[in-house]
Amino acid sequence: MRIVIVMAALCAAAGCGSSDPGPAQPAQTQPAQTTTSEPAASTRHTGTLAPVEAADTAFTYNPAVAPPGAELELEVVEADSMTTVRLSVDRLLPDRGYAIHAHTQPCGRVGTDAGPHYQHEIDPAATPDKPSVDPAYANPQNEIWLDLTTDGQGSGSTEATVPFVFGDRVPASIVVHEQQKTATEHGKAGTAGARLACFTAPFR
Ligand SMILES: [Cu+2]
Repeated sequence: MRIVIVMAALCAAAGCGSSDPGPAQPAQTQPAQTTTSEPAASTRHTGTLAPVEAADTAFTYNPAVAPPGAELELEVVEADSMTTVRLSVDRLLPDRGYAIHAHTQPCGRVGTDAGPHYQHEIDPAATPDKPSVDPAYANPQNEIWLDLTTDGQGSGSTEATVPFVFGDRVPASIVVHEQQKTATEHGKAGTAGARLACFTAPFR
């Protein structure tokens, strides 16, 4: 099974060279907007799920629901104090929801290797045995949630914009969970069931 990792500057994808970029501008003083213009940093990575024994960066732990050969593409853009994360998938099961998050550790032979969810502000009550389930921390502004629903062909995409950029800590992986949607209620916030698949992807 082949694993392909592609890193491309956003400039290439956006075709920055297609028109005169104009003179360099001083730092923008406008408040943060949801635009992706003039990104500070951008990375893109793709992975193809493979069984654990054959996988390098993209693992399936449940081939019936996260089939080998399924493709994930992750794009991360940090700009204007915001981070936008886009995920697109192909060849998952058709017409199915998947709860998906950024996690702190690279993938490994078992799903738990990816560690807990990446949190911008870490829940002080969380421990390795008891991950954060407090909605004050386990929420889609403090974590990166990429829940999506596939179409009839098993393709889908989603985008999350969070109000921070990465400091010393960055996520290391994307985990696909069994449940179709991430829970938000107190005591369950952020949970989504068993880990179906994991994609090790640097976020910058
Ligand atoms: Cu998760």
